[in-house]
Amino acid sequence: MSPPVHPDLAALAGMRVHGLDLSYFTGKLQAYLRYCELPFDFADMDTAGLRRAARATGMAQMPAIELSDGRWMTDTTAIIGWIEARRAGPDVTPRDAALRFFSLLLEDYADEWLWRPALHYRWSFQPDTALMGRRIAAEMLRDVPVPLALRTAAIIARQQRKYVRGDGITPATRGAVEALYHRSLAALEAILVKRPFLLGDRPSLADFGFMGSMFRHFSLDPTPARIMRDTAPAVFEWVARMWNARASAFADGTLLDAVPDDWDPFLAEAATGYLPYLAANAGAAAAGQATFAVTLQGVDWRLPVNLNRVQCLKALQTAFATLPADAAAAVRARLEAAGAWAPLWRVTPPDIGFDPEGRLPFLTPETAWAPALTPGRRRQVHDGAAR
Ligand SMILES: N[C@@H](CCC(=O)N[C@@H](CS)C(=O)NCC(=O)O)C(=O)O
Repeated sequence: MSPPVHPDLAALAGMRVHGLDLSYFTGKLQAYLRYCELPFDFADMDTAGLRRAARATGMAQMPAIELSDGRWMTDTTAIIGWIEARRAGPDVTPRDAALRFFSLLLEDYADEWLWRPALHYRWSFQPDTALMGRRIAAEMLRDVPVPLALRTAAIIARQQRKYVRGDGITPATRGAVEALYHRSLAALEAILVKRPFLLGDRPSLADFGFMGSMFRHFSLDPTPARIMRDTAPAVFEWVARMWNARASAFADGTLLDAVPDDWDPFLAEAATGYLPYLAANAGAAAAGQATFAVTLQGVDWRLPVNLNRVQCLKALQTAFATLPADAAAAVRARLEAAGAWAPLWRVTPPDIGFDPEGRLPFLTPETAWAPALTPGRRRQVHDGAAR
């Protein structure tokens, strides 16, 4: 007998995913929808498509899902969370509350903390920059009426300004950015030589989180792809396994019932890198700064305040605060052992007025920000959220 289908999921029939075949978060969402066997049309975004999605959702970012009833969905974490709360198994989100917390932490960590190395390899290395600059110019910028060479030069300049120089990458920090990629591959490889997915013999939330960077950037952009093939072939194989995974083939697949020891390297990275960064970022946002200085893992950074990641810290704190007491005790003990407890609570994130009614993933320009926000602050929130 097939499991009951939640009536809300009927709204997804005929959905259209707007994104690009080379985009980090689009690849994460496509892998998840394919796994869930939820059919969708795919629309390659051009600049008009991005503006249309922004007019519908209030967020100039990809991917965005257009539903046949006229509603739109945005933000991969929120979209996955909404679908997970309604679809019948096999569960991607672990049922055990403590494991669910750590899965969310890893998804968030992978989404956000591997973004900088992913963008660095794409926009700091000549073969990658030439290839991807030309692809974006020919695909996303296809509706911009200037010669391809000019579009290519413009997109390369924009990405390097925003995601390399503008994201703290300098001759002094680039070694740390590249070392994070190498450590991530080593930690994933150590897991994937032992079992097919991060939490057992079927995909779970953490796998989809790591698909963002590992699929569309690291396994496909020439420079990091070569490093992956040479040093982490099991990760390379896992990327394809994830793309080909279908829930119906995993009806008997099991997930581990506790956080495995081989996730420790990621908890250590969260403890010494990602969570101290989130805390410093939230503190700087509260103080109204545009940039902040922070020392992470012995490296001095000057970074832009990212308001989207103020929300990430808030979401992690909320996820902990809503755990049942026994799970909370277990999670706290594990975070303390990893050194991740103190940075998680170092700063109370300021209210940035984003999604005040908790409507994600169904945002609109009217609901995305608190009405009281000034236009300047809205723009700042938008830039931080949309990157
Ligand atoms: N948290 C969002 C992030 C989406 C996001 O940042 N997408 C990138 C492309 S992969 C984007 O649209 N960037 C816009 C830009 O570069 O201006 C999600 O999970 O969907």
